[in-house]
Amino acid sequence: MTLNAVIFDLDGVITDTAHLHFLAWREVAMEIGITFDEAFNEQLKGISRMDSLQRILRHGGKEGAFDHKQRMALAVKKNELYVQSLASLTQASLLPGIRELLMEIRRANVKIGLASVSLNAPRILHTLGIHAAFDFCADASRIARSKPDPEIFLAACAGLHVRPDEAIGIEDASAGVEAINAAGMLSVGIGPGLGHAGLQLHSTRELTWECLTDFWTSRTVLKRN
Ligand code: B16
Ligand code: MG
Repeated sequence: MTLNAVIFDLDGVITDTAHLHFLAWREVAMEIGITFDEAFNEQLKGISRMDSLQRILRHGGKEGAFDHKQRMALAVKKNELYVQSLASLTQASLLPGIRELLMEIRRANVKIGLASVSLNAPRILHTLGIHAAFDFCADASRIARSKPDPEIFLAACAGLHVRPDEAIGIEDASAGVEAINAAGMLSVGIGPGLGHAGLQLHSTRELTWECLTDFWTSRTVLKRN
């Protein structure tokens, strides 16, 4: 079977915006008397804005204290703070090896997709100067179910006109790896705690085209035998 597409998550794989999400949520949470640390923030990786808010409210024991309108206002506030902080991003904010990897995938004539649940993803790709490298970006505003549901990865495959079993997905979040596996794609996990990924790497420095093609070949040979 030929590898026809590589589909990337954004936050934690292409650039590290997790800390900016954390700072924005922490400020909003503090205003409503909830505190949380970076360890708790790990649980928000790959989780949509409204679902993240739900988890923060539950963490602070205030799930029932805010109605829909108030939750929307908190989410808007968080996004304003987050978008302001994106001004610190430059083309140098790409994680190590990603620019080279995108060029090598393109050279190999394999399609490139994005499966980020961030509504800010298009803006971030433009800021990083890599928007043109993507053949298709799944539209997060059209996704009904957050990762670990496979919906966003399936939408990316459909937009790229490839079958899930012809594609590799790359994620840094546990829920994201679950979503790739549930979509029927091969998964690569970046970082700790991702033992459920088909291939687990320490950092994007190890994420080379050679490493992806070796992984693809070994897994497809295994399937045949
Ligand atoms: P926004 P990914 C996710 O990005 C982040 O990991 C998660 O922390 C964030 O809540 C989510 O995007 C939504 O982002 O508020 O910008 O729409 O990992 O799917 O690229
Ligand atoms: Mg991520």
